[in-house]
Amino acid sequence: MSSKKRVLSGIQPTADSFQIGNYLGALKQWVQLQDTHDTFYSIVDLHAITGEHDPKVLHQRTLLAFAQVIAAGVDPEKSTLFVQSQVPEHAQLAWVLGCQTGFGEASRMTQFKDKSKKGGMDRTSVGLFTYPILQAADILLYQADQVPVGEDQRQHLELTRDLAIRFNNNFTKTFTVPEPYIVKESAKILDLQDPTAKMSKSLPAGCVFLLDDEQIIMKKFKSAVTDSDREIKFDTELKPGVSNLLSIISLVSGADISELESEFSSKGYGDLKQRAGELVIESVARPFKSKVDELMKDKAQLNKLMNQGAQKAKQVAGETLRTVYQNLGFVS
Ligand code: ATP
Ligand code: LTN
Repeated sequence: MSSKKRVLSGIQPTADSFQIGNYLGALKQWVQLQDTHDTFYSIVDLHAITGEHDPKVLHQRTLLAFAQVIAAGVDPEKSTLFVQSQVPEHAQLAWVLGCQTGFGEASRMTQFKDKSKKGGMDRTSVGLFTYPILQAADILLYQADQVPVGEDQRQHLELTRDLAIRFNNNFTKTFTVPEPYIVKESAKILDLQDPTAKMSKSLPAGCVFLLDDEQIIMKKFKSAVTDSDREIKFDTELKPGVSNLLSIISLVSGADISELESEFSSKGYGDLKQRAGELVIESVARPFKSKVDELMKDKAQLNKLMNQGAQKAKQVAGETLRTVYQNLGFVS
């Protein structure tokens, strides 16, 4: 057994392209962690059917998501990269954990409250309600020590910890209690049109999709909302738009925010937007897109990698589920 700490994370195949927030807030960490941790990464397609969906689109997006994770730098030889629905243990453990979750406890999840409010109760599926329980199953099946996610996932991680502790107390100690791994500076990339909101694929106008045409990416940066002041200074309260651009530049280039503040002290907002756009295009989007195109050309190879990942994942997930069933008293 490896002595490295175990990491698990997941990303949904719910768009035609990942956005720069996914990349800086999640994928970049995934890549870095591969050298120091025993890493498991999943394309969580079961999570992607809580609302209406088109099967053809989901199929294509799942392949694209798998290719994009590799294009971002996740190496399927170093990490276990797999598609969630190919490992049935996820759905099996989710049922068990659902029976350990209070109705009130699940009702308090803010993501569910926000999303169900938007759709109305009759159009909200039970799957959306139990979504965080499936997420807990994803994590606990692999006995993960750490879970790299954005700030928005903190509450789901708390629920996962509570469920692990509860199961361990009610039955036999079975699960590792995981810790969230949230990198502060990249935890929340903001919408370019509304820098008080998180950048999200559901708000496409202010969202930078990595597979978009370069002209579109540049246009989005050039029309980023800033403020009526002229000073380029990092101040998330008073200058959220400018600070967001500085964060993006800093995260992509590796330069300190203070270095950037002095570099831009005699420059204008237009220069800042131009730099952010150029950097994202040249250092991230362009190489990313060309790698994705290359991977998508060879579907047989992509399928082979998916099967390999699912086999590796099943070994660990199967072992945990067997222990869970035994500890629950199921007859084997
Ligand atoms: P979106 O808001 O675009 O729909 P999501 O959070 O609903 O994305 P995923 O696509 O599964 O769902 O997100 C994958 C990862 O990217 C998660 O760890 C999430 O926290 C992170 N992430 C998404 N948007 C941002 C952002 N704006 N800043 C930082 N991290 C983000
Ligand atoms: N809910 C997460 C996606 C997700 C996940 C996971 C993240 C599903 N299962 C397990 C970490 C670990 C999201 O919306 N970003």
